Amino acid sequence: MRRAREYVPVAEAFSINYLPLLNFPYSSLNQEILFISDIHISLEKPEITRRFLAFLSNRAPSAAALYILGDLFDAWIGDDDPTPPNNAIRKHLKQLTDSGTSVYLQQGNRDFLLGKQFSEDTGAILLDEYAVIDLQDTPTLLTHGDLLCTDDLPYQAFRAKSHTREWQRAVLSKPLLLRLLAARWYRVRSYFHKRKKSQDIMDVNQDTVISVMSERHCLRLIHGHTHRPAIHNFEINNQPAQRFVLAAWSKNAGEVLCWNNDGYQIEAL
Ligand SMILES: [Mn+2]
Repeated sequence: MRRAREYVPVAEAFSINYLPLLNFPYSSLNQEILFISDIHISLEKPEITRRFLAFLSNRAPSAAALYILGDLFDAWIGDDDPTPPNNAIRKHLKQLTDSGTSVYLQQGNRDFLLGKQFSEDTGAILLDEYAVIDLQDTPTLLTHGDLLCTDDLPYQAFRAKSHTREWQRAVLSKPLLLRLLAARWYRVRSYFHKRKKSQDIMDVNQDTVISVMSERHCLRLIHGHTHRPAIHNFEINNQPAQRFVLAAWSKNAGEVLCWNNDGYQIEAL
C-alpha cells in the first residue's frame, strides 16, 4: 500500500516533466514573428482600420509574436480617449493577445502618449524607445525611427520636451475635449511644417544609426517612421549590418515583415 501511494506523486512528477517535451514540437512550429509600423489609424481613413482589424483577426493569430514599432495611431491624446475606432482596435488587440499571440508595442512620434492603461486594455506589452530582441539568434534592435533622424533639430527639441513627465502630466490632465481639439490643430500644423522641411533631414542620420547599433551590439535594426521601406546593407567595424525600414500603411496597401526559422519575407496585405 505504502509503495503504491508513493508512486502517485512520482507519476504526477513524470507527467509534469513531460509536458514541456510534448509542447516543444508544437511551439517550435510556431516561431513566426511579425513586424509592422506606421499604420496611422484614424477616423478619417476607415480603409486602414478595416485592413488592420482584418490583419489582427485573420493573419496575426498564426504568429508567435507581433511587434508594432510605433505610430499605430495617427494621433493619441491619452488612453482614456474612446473616439472611434479606438475601442474596436482595443478589442481586437485583446482578442489576439488572449488567443496566445504576444503583442509588443513601441510608441511613435504621433502616439507617444500610449501608456499603461492601453497596455492593460489590450494585453500588449509596451517596449522602451530602443529594445533589443533575439531574432532567430541575432540580437536585433527595434525602434520607431524618429530618434534616428538627428538632423531634424527642431523635432528633436520638441521630442525631448514632450517626453518629460511634467509635459505629459500637464497635457493628460486637460479635459478630453480640449485634448481632441489640440490634436486636430497640431496635425494641421505638422502637415505644413513637414512640407517646408527638406527630404534629407526627415530621413535617418547614418552616423546615428551606426552609433546606436554599436552601443547595443546589434548588427540588425528594424524601424519605421520614415515611410521609405527598404533593406539597407552596410558595415559596422567591418561586419555586415542590416537596417530594415518598414512601410507605412495606406488606404490601398499594408505591409508586414515576417520572420520565421527560414529567414524573412515581406508580405503585402
Ligand atoms: Mn513616425
